[in-house]
Amino acid sequence: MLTQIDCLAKSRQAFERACHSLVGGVNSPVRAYKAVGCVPITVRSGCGAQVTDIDGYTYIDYVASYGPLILGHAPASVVTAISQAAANSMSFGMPTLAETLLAERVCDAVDSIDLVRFVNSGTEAVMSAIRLARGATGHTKVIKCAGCYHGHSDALLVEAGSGATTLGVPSSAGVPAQIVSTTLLVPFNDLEAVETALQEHDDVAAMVVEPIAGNMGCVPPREGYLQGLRDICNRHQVILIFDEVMTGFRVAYGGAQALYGVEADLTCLGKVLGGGLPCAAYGGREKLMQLVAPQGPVYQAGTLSGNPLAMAAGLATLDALNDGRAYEQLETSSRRLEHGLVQAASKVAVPVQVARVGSMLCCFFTGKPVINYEQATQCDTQAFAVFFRAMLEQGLILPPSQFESWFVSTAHDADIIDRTINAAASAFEAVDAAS
Ligand code: KE4
Repeated sequence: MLTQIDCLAKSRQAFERACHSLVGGVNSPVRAYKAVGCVPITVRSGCGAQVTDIDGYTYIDYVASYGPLILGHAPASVVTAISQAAANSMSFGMPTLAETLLAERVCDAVDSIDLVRFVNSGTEAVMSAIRLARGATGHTKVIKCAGCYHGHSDALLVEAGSGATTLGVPSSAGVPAQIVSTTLLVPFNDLEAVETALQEHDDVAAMVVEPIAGNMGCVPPREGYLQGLRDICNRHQVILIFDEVMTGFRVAYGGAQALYGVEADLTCLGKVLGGGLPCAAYGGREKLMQLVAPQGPVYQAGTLSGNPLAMAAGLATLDALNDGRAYEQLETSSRRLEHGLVQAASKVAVPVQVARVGSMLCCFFTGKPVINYEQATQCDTQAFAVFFRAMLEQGLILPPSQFESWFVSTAHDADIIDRTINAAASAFEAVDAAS
């Protein structure tokens, strides 16, 4: 019997056509479905917790644009805000009040941020924060964790997580050796390795870390890890950069910093901040941020930075989040999903670890808890691929990689969560049968 996946005729045709004009048929590698062995779904529309493809199939969506859509697809308040902004022009290249309003929200939400600079992607935000840290300290080296992904700027494409790991290319071609030599790699959740790196290298400008790793699957910080990083960076006078592009406004209104009570020197934000439009930011204490042009010698610029449509989308999104009720709902629904997945997996002999922080989670296909990249890469990626396809078959779409996090939105109601758990039970059986 032809399965739904086999019948994705229009998606198949669309992808074949795309490959003639777009590299790999996609605008970001993970979307090519290389790790899950099926034709990428070409999406036509989204509404709430669901997306519909060009073949007319509808799916419960846990990709959520890889994090931004915490309110689900096309929330009315955000659509209206964008439409109203667009009617007043798409961009000015001149200051607008909306930029100030959103910057004030960010400063109110994240205690460690006095000043903000908006940019257009997480890559830009982290790249700029690192340049600022180097400008502020006069030092060159940067410490990052293996398996954490901070965008595709040269210095950080060294054993990156997310796409690079999924594609089995731990570091990227085209990154000059000189650049790689300025990046020191340590395992996530390993304080001793950071201490050792700082004893061996005295020219370290910063340590950049995802406070909750989301790009090797979802890997929470171990008890004391973030405070330990804070203390080590204080001792060695190294700038601590929290890359909260994924966790900012996702796990709490104040991000992971609010959740764990540990402040960064510089914070990178994105995804939820723009409500699905291209918007990211970096920010921190005034004494650091004042070094950024035009106030100081660290140059950074952007034609569409602070774009009025992105600002409007961000303001409308944060308006829906700032009273905290959304996070209570997200915690209830995400916990229910987590427990349902654990229970479903336990019914078949499929070794699965479900990891979750707030409304970001994943299923690791392994028998042991995952605390770092080395352990994440020992997962059974073939089992994940079988699970992914079995879920797709049942009308649920997950990020197409073992090394991504799933995202729950406020549109994922109890019925959607229960349907997900039931589908996962069948998908785990498919993994068991395939093993
Ligand atoms: P962008 O340049 O893709 O906007 O952001 C880069 C980035 C920076 N920091 C963190 C913690 C991130 O998760 C990301 C991007 N996340 C991936 C998802 N794992 C984006 C998806 C993709 O590459 O298509």
